[in-house]
Amino acid sequence: MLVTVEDGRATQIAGNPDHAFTNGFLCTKVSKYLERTYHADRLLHPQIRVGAKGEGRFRRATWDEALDLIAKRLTAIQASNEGPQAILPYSYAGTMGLVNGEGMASRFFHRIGASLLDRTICSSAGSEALSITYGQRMGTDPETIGEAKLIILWGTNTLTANPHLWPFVRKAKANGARIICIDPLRTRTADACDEHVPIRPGTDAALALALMHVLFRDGHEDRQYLDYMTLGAEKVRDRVLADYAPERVAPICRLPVETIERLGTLYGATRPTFIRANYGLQRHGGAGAAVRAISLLPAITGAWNDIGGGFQLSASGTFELDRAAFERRNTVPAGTRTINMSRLGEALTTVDNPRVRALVVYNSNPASVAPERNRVLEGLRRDDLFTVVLEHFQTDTADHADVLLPATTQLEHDDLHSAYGHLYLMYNHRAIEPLGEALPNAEIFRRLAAKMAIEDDALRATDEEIMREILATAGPPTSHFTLEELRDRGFVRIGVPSPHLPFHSGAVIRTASGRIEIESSVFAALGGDALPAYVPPHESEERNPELARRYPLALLSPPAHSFLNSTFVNVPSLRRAAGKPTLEIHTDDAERRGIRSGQMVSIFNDRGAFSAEAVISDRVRPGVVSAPSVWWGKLTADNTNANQTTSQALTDIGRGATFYDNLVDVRARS
Ligand SMILES: Nc1nc2c(c(=O)[nH]1)N[C@H]1C(S)=C(S)[C@@H](COP(=O)(O)OP(=O)(O)OC[C@H]3O[C@@H](n4cnc5c(=O)[nH]c(N)nc54)[C@H](O)[C@@H]3O)O[C@H]1N2
Ligand SMILES: Nc1nc2c(c(=O)[nH]1)N[C@H]1C(S)=C(S)[C@@H](COP(=O)(O)OP(=O)(O)OC[C@H]3O[C@@H](n4cnc5c(=O)[nH]c(N)nc54)[C@H](O)[C@@H]3O)O[C@H]1N2
Ligand SMILES: [Mo]
Repeated sequence: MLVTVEDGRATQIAGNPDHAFTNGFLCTKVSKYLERTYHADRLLHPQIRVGAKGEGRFRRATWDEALDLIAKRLTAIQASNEGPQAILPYSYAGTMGLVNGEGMASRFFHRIGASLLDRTICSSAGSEALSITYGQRMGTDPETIGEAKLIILWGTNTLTANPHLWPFVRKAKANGARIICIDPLRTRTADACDEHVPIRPGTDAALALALMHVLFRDGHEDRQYLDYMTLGAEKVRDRVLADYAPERVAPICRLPVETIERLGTLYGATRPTFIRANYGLQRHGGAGAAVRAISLLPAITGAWNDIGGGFQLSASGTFELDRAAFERRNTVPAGTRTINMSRLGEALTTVDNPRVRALVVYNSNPASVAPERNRVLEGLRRDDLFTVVLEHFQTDTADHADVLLPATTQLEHDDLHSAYGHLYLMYNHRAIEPLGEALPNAEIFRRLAAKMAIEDDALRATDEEIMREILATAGPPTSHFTLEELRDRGFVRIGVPSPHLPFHSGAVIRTASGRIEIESSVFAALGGDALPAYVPPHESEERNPELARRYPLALLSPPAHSFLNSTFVNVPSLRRAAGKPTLEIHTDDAERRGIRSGQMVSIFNDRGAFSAEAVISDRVRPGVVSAPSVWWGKLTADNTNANQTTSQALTDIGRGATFYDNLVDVRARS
């Protein structure tokens, strides 16, 4: 991103035309980053609560007073019978900078002995499935996919969530590739593809295994690749031939047999084939099973050997960062407990020994984005919970703070960024001075550590020292250049060959067996199946028929085109573009309930309810409804959002959140 600064004020931002992946354009949201940065509601000073919990009334304070108060409260908790584990950090992806993400914050929380946070709210299921199967989170080099002749966009709304991939998809299309989108919703991405396959949510593993059935049945497998690179090929062959025939899978996925046959044949007969999956795919009970099965398709056909072929969920492992080292995981006291961020509601309301007494939130807005919102809010409203929030804005979460601290934006601090969709490490140069009294997260934790008189050099490290350590502790792809080079150039392609073929025949596979583990004892040890299998959604006819009768509609709540989860919801131009909370519902489902287009409806289940305007649409299939998200409750008419209905149940592998595994019903509001 290039920023133009005039007289100390950022006046323009644009994509960098020299960047080989982002190619000179910004996405819809980030192109409004100046509007967001200079928004009249930016938090500019530390504040201390004066109103009741959750009311959102504060008075201005100095940094000294605010940090004194936090230091005093945290020190008292540390010294109490309950001890430091009664302190819980809560953070995710507000900034994904390595310094202002966990670089300094983790050092602080590890050193004081706080409870550990299991960061599972987005990607852990798919990431773990990939790591178990392939040994590392790597995938096809996205810059090569213009060579592909078949591209499957599988559970990813590329034009919204990953628009920088699109020019490469277009290049492939111009070279004659067929582009297929597998998504229960007819998204704008689906519209732009040659074919849309409207699968029933949460059944992708079954589809992938049926495709494997066709591949093995018709002799499309690459024997050499399977023998040389994989473990368990014969067993999976037997299984898919016996159990996953297209006729059996069609009713599970609610797709025609013909579609599955045709997809399997096309995948088997075409070279190169590329599958792009993204994390939306894996917000279901059977997430790990789905990612595992899909990711194995190129291992069956040997597509990993083709330039432009393969699979990509995440390339983050290619960077070989050693987070444990630079986040100082060695200072975590033995026996420290871990709390799963996807069960925050439970953590704040029922977990004991010790009860959570202090919550420190940074880079996250759990009061909007965490599942089972009613429970989260109940927890945040506890009078005996001391809550600190580091933020740009007074979000739903910030309303519940005891101390609210102003943080800098990307424009106002330096940082390093790795990536999960491309292969460049980036230097984030500060472009402008911090607005008001805002401070970078790293500096806030540095000052807090000093206030608490913690003697530890790691907590005094400057941003630059942390950056040098990140590079020095990383593996070869990332340690082959200096911080100076990176700072000068802004971005550097990490040290992997170009094109990068991560799992070509002969590549080193970092699993215990040294092979791609189609059969996996690790999956089995974690309670899964040793062989790829379909695991139905928690909330489905297969696993809970009684619930499926009471709540017959599967609700998806993916991010709206102009929002980044709950970030940007308060930016006027983007909120105008999003309009208001809506629910897309199929004509049949609407008629049955007497719902008219434009009418307010209530979407509900046993966990809660939210309101939205009905949009009757053939973009959703019967039995599926969709609520573009993630709205701030406080910016809606009745202070609700889709997460009133989502559940705290976890994925099969990786302990992940299951936002899209969510049965509801809908009724017209009078
Ligand atoms: N229903 C439903 N729920 C979802 C999802 C969904 O699709 N549907 N998506 C899920 C996914 S994929 C994810 S990743 C999570 C995301 O959950 P979060 O990580 O909580 O992401 P955001 O909602 O973007 O909120 C990030 C907050 O960090 C703040 N922030 C940004 N930069 C900084 C900084 O430098 N310092 C500080 N202190 N704060 C900063 C922003 O102002 C913003 O309020 O939500 C999940 N929740
Ligand atoms: N504009 C924008 N860009 C973003 C984000 C954002 O909030 N806004 N968030 C960022 C983050 S944190 C993430 S994790 C990524 C997420 O990027 P994506 O994974 O692309 O995003 P989602 O919209 O969560 O899900 C993608 C699609 O999966 C579909 N889907 C849901 N369930 C299933 C299923 O069972 N099977 C299949 N095949 N499809 C299913 C949804 O209908 C949706 O269209 O995007 C990143 N980019
Ligand atoms: Mo995410």
